[in-house]
Amino acid sequence: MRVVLVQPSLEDFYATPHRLSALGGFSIKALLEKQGHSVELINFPLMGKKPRKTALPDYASHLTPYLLEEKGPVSYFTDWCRWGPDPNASARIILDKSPDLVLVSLFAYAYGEEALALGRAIKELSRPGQILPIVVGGAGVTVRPEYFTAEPSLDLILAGEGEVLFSDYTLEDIRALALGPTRLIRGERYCEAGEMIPLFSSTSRGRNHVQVATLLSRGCPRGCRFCSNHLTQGKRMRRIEPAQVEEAFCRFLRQAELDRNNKLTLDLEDDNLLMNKNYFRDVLERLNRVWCDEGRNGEDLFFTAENGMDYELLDRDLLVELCRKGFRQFNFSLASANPQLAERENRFYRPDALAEHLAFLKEKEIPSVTYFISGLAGDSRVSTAEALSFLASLPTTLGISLFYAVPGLPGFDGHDPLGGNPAGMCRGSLAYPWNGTLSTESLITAFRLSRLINLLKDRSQAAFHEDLIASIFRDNRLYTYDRHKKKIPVVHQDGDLVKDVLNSITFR
Ligand code: B12
Ligand code: SF4
Repeated sequence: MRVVLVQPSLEDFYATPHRLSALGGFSIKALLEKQGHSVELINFPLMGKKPRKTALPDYASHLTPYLLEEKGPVSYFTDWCRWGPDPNASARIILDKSPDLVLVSLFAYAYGEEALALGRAIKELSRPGQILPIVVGGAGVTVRPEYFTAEPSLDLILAGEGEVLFSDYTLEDIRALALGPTRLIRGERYCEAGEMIPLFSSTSRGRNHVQVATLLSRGCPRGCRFCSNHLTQGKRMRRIEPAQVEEAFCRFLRQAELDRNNKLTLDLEDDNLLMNKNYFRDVLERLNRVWCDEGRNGEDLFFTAENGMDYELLDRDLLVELCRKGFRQFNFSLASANPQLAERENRFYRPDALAEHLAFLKEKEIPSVTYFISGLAGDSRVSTAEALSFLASLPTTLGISLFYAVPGLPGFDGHDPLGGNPAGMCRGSLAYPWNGTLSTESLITAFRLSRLINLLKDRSQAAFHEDLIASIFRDNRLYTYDRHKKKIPVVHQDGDLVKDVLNSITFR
């Protein structure tokens, strides 16, 4: 059977193409190949060099007053772009391969419209009488399969983990089901550790430096209120056996044909790596060993944990050890800098511990990013100002995330979880006031302030933008640059939030 597996192109203001690792797609390909099938994976977002500017969708029109022709260090997003070919061009690429089955991998519900558009285009451009079932799976459909079964061009929706679905059903079964009346199959359990295939996906390759993503675990027992991880993977944590990780990394290095002097950054995408420290230590040791066994310099292997590390589970000794083992940057997940809010989200808040780790990293000149979420239920202008000024006082880069809903999260469940909004509205970049706590204006203002604080912390850049900064502090208002680098006022901003934050910044 000829199988084409695709990750659809995606539209957003922002994406980091080198991070579009398609680990979900790669895992399905690896599973099916293990069963003896040959599968071609097309990662559309990585096709073509540059994203294309395209029209803002209607559902994003609430942003129109806030989108300026701007650029520079305190700007918001400006251009709505598509990474990868448009739906018709993608459909033609797929149809040219004359497949018997198309599998679509959708990693986030937020990009649901792209999967629907691709399905329609494939069906419209198919030859009359051509039988080509389209089957869609991934975390994006798992959280709300009904949204996709309502689209007639998509023949079958598979909700759950690929390891389970493709062990319960053969590919032939799935094709046959897709051609019949069945619209939805749900995986009936979560996969076991032994079923997971370790994957290393190369996300960018420069002349001397390769970036690679991997994920070591599934599921999380922590239950943070804003997190949808458990909706696809469950709450029981399963980890790939260290020996399997080691073996897969060894294989990856051989296949990747890296030069001896190449550097490699390995991004561990798990955001709860510290829940089993001995496991984590073991994996890092093995990865380092494999790297050095190949005759490479240990100093050339770096690790990052882009989705953030639990600072509460770190201590000084572990921090020192992680630096020694190859961490050259630390990303911490704070969630909220307000004790009540943090508690409501099932998170801890230990400002002293965070401050201590950050002071140590500063001393060692190791960069860090601290992530926090704006727009949580229970959030307010006051708590947002508190979070911004708290992080302004610490030696770290601020990483602001604007809260986005995912169907199935508390408050977003039931028959119409998103109040009639399309899936696309769930992009964080759309600054939608899901919880009714902070308006779009306040969320975007918080985003800009967070960038301003980062600018102030970067002394060389701050000197370069002295005039912009002086105007902001003089007028207690945000300014930005237009595309010709002329200073312009930010027309719509939450003036009270700006004043609260500017008046409370202590490090200047
Ligand atoms: C790495 C990661 C990213 C990376 C890369 C994403 C990528 N292309 O893989 C980056 C940083 C870019 C990213 C971004 C975002 N992410 Co993200 N990300 C993750 C993370 C940590 C790992 C994803 C992963 O690789 N998993 C490993 C693979 C193996 O799992 P998987 O993709 O789910 O695939 C399995 C199943 O879903 C299924 N499957 C997958 N494809 C198919 C296809 C078929 C046919 C079948 C049958 C089954 C199937 O089988 C696979 C094996 O079990 C997850 C959390 C997590 N721990 O999974 C969040 C996660 C996927 N991200 C999420 C979101 C929402 C986003 C954003 C869209 C946030 C936003 N609203 O703006 C942004 C996009 C921003 C942007 N413009 O780029 C949510 C998705 C929620 C949902 N269900 O919709 C998650 C679950 C995080 C969370 N806790 O909420 N993310
Ligand atoms: S610790 Fe991370 S993965 Fe676990 S529930 Fe919280 S945010 Fe989700």
